[in-house]
Amino acid sequence: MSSAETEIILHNYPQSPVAEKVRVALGIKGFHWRAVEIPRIPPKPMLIKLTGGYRRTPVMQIGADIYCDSQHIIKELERRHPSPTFFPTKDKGLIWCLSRWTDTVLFDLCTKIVLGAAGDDLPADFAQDRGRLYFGADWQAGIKAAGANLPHLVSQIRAPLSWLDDQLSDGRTFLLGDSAAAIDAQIYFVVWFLRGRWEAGPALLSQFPALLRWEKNVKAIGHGQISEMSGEEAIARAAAYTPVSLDHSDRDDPQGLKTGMQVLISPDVDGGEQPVEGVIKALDAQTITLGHSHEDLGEICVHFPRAGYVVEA
Ligand SMILES: N[C@@H](CCC(=O)N[C@@H](CS)C(=O)NCC(=O)O)C(=O)O
Repeated sequence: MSSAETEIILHNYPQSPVAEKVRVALGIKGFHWRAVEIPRIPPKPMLIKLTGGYRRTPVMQIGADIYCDSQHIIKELERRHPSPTFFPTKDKGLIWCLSRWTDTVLFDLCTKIVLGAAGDDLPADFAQDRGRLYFGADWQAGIKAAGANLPHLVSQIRAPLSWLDDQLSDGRTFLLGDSAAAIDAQIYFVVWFLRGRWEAGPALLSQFPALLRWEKNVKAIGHGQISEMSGEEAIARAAAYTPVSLDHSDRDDPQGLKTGMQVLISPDVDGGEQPVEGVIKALDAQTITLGHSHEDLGEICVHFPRAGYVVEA
């Protein structure tokens, strides 16, 4: 395979906390990777062309394979490049379970704090887009309620921050010991978000000295080596290659899903998002792959995690 065929391309923008999680993960692996800067708010025509409709950040592309969601991105990076591992202890399963909580409960709390505290200071187009994405149809009331409820929300994030401080208080470099693990990136991104985007974030974090030391250690990992790529080049890349061939089915799928079925996939939250339509190429308990064709791209595969996504036949 040519190096262009296997090169890691991350569609992201600098302010995205979930992209920061993946940038740190790429730093842990020490990769050289390509960054495509996508718009912070829709329209995102080039990204949508590649994903078939998924608009969230980040998205990873390798040739004609498109990986949606940081969960699947981290899993695929480990599959393709097992060393250095994201799982330096024997706790891989628990790390995935814990990461589901950081992606949902912890990240939701942070978005409520950041958007609730900013309230009327948010730019109107950004407030409307992220309000609908994170607070549902009645998003204006949701942002107001978060602002009014800020002390309670802060109490809910402060408890986990104190647990993390306990975990790190024996002087270890990373959460699981001397080696950085997926869970460092999977937790770091919320700390990065609180520090950078909420006025009172630095003061709250300063209550936790061991956490602050760890935060510096994770920051020092860096993001690997980045070189930029244009959206047009990424699209040409997808068109030039064929997706990795996957064709596994799952006899025990609880919904009776099988390869060859036409389905719609969307995040399992009320974010008002456009579903992705395609034909199932492969599926198992953790992932689902859709084949998708586009006149500018030819055949591509779009990969999603199962946890956190609704699949409708
Ligand atoms: N579960 C997704 C969540 C992704 C997510 O919500 N990302 C935020 C940015 S940090 C987003 O997409 N915001 C709207 C946007 O970028 O258009 C993942 O882990 O990748």
